[in-house]
Amino acid sequence: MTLELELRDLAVAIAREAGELAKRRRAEGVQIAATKTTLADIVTAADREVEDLIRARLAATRPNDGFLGEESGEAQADSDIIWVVDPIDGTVNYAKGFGQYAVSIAAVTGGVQPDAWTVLAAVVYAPELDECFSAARGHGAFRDGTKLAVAGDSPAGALVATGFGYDPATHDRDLATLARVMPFARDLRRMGSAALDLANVAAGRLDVYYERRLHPWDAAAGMLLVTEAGGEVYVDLSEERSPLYVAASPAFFDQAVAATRD
Ligand code: LIP
Repeated sequence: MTLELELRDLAVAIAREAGELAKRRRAEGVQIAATKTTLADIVTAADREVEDLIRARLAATRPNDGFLGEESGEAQADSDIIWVVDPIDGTVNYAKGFGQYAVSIAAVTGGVQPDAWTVLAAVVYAPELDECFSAARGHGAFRDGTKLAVAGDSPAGALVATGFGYDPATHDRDLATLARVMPFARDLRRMGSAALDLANVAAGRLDVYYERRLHPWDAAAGMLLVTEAGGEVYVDLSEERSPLYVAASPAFFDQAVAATRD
């Protein structure tokens, strides 16, 4: 078994256990533990508990690997592998009772930023939707047992997903970007989880996903899903506080990048 497949299978097993914990905690009642950049940017007790579980399972199995988690930060690696983890991507959906949230785990080498990393393995698991997206570099992307492929051409236009920042001061720019995208879109979806939006591009459900101000843990796993399913990804890190991530089928990639850069 290749290293990529070994890392993928480990990530899937841990993500499934972590997702079931998140689902149980949600059924018991969600507690907001803190806010981050704004009042809208929340973290729940479950975010922290789920990340602790993921970190513990990874440390038990691969103690020399590094770790970067949304809630607990970075631990240096003695190996070449770093795990980039969002324990509950779509936290506001999770807190509000929507099912669009997922555990996102990626194994990368080279660094923890998209201009440095090579993603070797990925899993995005949505426990409420009972959908587990996974990929090992060079071995394709899957939703459970189904091999994934991005969408083909769409004469009706692109089904586009995006997100808006927690800071209202960023909304004017985001709306101006959306105005440049809509001319080639058939419709828009705003589902609240970058990891699942990327997974849905890989699954051919979405033609385009773009968003500014994502963190590495939001996107690392989903980006491998997209490329292993035949899609393309673009990241512009030139604005440190407002990086741009774009993922699309080949049919819409060039238009999506041209319309979203500004
Ligand atoms: C979320 C992303 C989403 C974005 C939200 C937030 P979180 O991640 O998945 O796409 O629009 O602002 O960043 O905070 O739920 O892990």
